[in-house]
Amino acid sequence: MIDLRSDTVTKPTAQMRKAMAEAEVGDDVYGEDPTVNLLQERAAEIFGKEAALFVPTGSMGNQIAVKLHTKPGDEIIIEERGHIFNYEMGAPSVIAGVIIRAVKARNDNGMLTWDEISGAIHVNLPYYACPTSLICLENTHNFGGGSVMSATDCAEICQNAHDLNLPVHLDGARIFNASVALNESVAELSRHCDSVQFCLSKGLGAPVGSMLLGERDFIEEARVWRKRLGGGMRQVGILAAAGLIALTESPKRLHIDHENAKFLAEGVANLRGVSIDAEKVATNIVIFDVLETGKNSAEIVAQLKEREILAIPFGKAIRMVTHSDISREDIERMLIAMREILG
Ligand code: TLP
Repeated sequence: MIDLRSDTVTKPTAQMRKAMAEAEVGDDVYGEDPTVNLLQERAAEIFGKEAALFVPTGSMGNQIAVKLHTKPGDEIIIEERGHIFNYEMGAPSVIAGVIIRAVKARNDNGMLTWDEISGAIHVNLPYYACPTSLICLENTHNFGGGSVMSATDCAEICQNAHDLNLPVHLDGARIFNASVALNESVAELSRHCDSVQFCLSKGLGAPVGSMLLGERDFIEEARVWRKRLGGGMRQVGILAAAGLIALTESPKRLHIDHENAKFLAEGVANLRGVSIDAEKVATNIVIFDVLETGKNSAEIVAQLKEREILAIPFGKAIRMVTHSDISREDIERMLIAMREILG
């Protein structure tokens, strides 16, 4: 199988499996797992934040942040295609009791500007208006096609938000991809954000886990919420050991995934009826429109599956994601299959 559905499908490397087998462990609910503690310290150091917390999933990291920055009845602002809004199953309403004001970015890459955000903010309004209490950003923006937000653009939004006493949470599930594409450190890309979540289990290739980062007090509160949500894990150094390798080794190879994604995008751009601007593919996610091919996305994906290739249909488009288990040859095979299917 050539699995292009997501970078979540990667299998741990031999180095990760060895580290997992040999990991020193303790009960992390007591804060006694040395490998988890090391991972948290290392992540905080790399991001230049006071503290970090190992959480089971990106969704839990995001939702704890939303919970801690808001009160029930508040409003949070997020781009219309954002993950927190579309793919976390209404958790902001269920867990934090907030409503979401989704703002459509003018740019089809999903990146909001301060102008667009400020038009949607409710502050200094009469008491009966829902107050905005958080802005959520996403870098890379998944359904914006793996698009990237520069450190300068992020800083501008954060500084304006802070002037209104509004915190900013960054869903940086794939922030290391953004860092490689922009040649800016993850610390720079998230410097002014009040909290950041990033995933070890996407492009970085760990089997499980995400990190939530922020100020020390915020992370101490996050630890309480992680336990409350059932995410207090015990001898979880087994997973943190793989996470440490993901954090320190995997960023070095992400440029390969980006080159493969560009090759994939240029290849599909040449197919009859497919529409994509390959120039805009910046990281490892490729979303292309198949509306003019005479087949819908689900049909094409089903025909790819018959040829042992997996992808995700997404409305009138298909999403393909490159990762450490995908080679250039795999993409060449996929392109041959697409040519057969589209004729
Ligand atoms: N994204 C998954 C699916 O849920 C869509 C994928 O295959 O891309 N933030 C962003 C930007 C994400 O892309 C994801 C997962 C998450 C958060 C959630 O991470 P997990 O799956 O660990 O809860």
